[in-house]
This record gives sequence, structure tokens and C-alpha cells, in this order.
Amino acid sequence: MSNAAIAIEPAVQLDIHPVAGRIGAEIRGISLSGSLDAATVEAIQAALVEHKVLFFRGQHQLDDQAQEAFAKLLGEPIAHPTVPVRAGTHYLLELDGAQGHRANSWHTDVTFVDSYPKASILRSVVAAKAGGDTVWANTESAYQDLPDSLRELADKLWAVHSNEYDYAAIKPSVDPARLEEYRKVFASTVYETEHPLVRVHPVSGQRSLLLGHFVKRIKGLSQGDSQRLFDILQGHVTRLENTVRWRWQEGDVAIWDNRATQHYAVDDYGQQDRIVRRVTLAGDVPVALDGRRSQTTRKG
Ligand SMILES: O=C(O)CCC(=O)C(=O)O
Ligand SMILES: [Fe+2]
Repeated sequence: MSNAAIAIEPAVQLDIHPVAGRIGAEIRGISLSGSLDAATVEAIQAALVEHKVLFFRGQHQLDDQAQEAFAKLLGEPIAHPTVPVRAGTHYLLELDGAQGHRANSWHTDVTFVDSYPKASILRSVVAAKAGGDTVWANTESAYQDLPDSLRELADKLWAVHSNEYDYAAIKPSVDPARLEEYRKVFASTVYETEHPLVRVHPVSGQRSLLLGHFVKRIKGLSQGDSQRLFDILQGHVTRLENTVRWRWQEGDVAIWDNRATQHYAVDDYGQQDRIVRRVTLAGDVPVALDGRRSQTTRKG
């Protein structure tokens, strides 16, 4: 890497253990809190951009408040644009499998707005005994591995992302009445945002594919062509070679760079209890290869 020579080594060396070949690393020997020193925080930020998902086991010292306090060290926490925060917290989103919160479709968080989160910090509160893993995909290696012809095509395209979509098509296993309740809250304000299919990472300068289940259509294509091209490109993102899978234990924390990943919560745990809590950090507005920026075109 040409800029590696000028990169400044972080003052703190983390104990980093890559989990998969292209994405994901476990960091050992750190107790996350709102009072971590600045050098450690800086090292975590650098590791996050490099590895894209970081895992920390055994963070039992974290409660909701401490998770929020830790999040503040990494950025500016923001509440979900439509889903109410957990009572007693400022930013925290609870996902409870028993409530039908099963995020089993590939997505990048909140891409229906322009400045979608730069990172998400997820804590396991109740883990399933078996199953309930989460999988992340590296959208930069997905882009890099595209054949030239597809890469050149993707480089020029834009897509409309929205939180208004056919919920039943994505979650056929969830009870229709519960799904309707969820839809009413999740799409209480409908957003539509135009993003480039290829964005440039504001820290690393790397290009990545920006897709996921909030994509409604690719601009300038018919619905049919749009769907087929989406399927082709999205299929490159979710190739197993681009992924890492995490087997949760209670107290684990995962932090992902939401600008360079998609994720999928595997819904194979049946009636077992599973609860995770998430804080997201404010992101920047994506920049396309030609310098144009994403834009929200509908909010209401
Ligand atoms: O339940 C999970 O593991 C992940 C859920 C999810 O999509 C998220 O927290 O953004
Ligand atoms: Fe998510």
C-alpha cells in the first residue's frame, strides 16, 4: 500500500486476532467503557477501518449506560430515525427475537437516509444456546473482486434506498399482524435516498459496493433489469469468501464499520431467547467516484 509508509502507527498496540481471511478480528485484553484512554480508542478506530468488524468477548461490565458512554468515545451516537429508543436510554435500540426482531436479510444499517451511520456497536444481552449467529460481509473486497466489466457498470450507477418495502417478502416467517405493527413503526416516516452503488470510504479512500435490502431500484433501469442487476451485484457481496460469522456469547460486543459492510442475523434459533442492543454512530454523506454526494429525496 502506497500510503502505508506515511501511516502513523497508533501509540497502543491492540491484541488483534483475525477471525476470517478478509473481514473480522477479535480484540482481546480490553475492557470497554466510557473511560477508555484516547490512545486505545484511536487504535480501535484504526482496527475498525482495517478489519471492518471487531469482536470483544466477555464485556459483562457494560450496561446500557456504559454502552452509550463507550459509543460516545468512537463518535456521535444517534437514535434510529423511526424506531423509539429503549426506555431509560438516549440512543439504544433493542432487538428481541421474541418480538420478531430478526434481521435475517442482508443490509447495511439505515441506508434509507443520506448520512447513514458510520458504525454500529452491538452487545449481546441474551444469547441463544445454539444458533442466532450474525454474519458480516466485506463490501470493499466484493467491489475489488468484481470482473472489470461489472465494476465499470457499477461505478456509474445510483440506487434509491427506502424504508418502505414489502416487509412480508423479506420476513415471510413472521406473523403478519406482528409484521404490520413493525412496519407501522419502522416506516412511520418514509425516506427515499439516492446513493451511488459505489462509494468512497472517507478514511481509507477504498471503494465499496453500497447495496443491501433497503435498495428499492437502480436508477434508470426497469424494475426487472434493476432486480436482476441487484441480484448479480449483491451476490458478489455475500459470497462466503467475503464473510465472517460470529457465534455469540452473552457479554460479547461487535462493532462494525457500516460504510464497508453488510450484515445478516441468522434466524435459526426458533423459540430460544435472544436479545441484542445497538448504538449507532452518526455517519457522513457518501461520496461517489465523480464526487457527487448521496441525497435524500423524500421524507414524510
Ligand atoms: O441481531 C443481530 O445480530 C443484528 C441485528 C441488526 O441487524 C443490527 O443490529 O443492526
Ligand atoms: Fe442491522
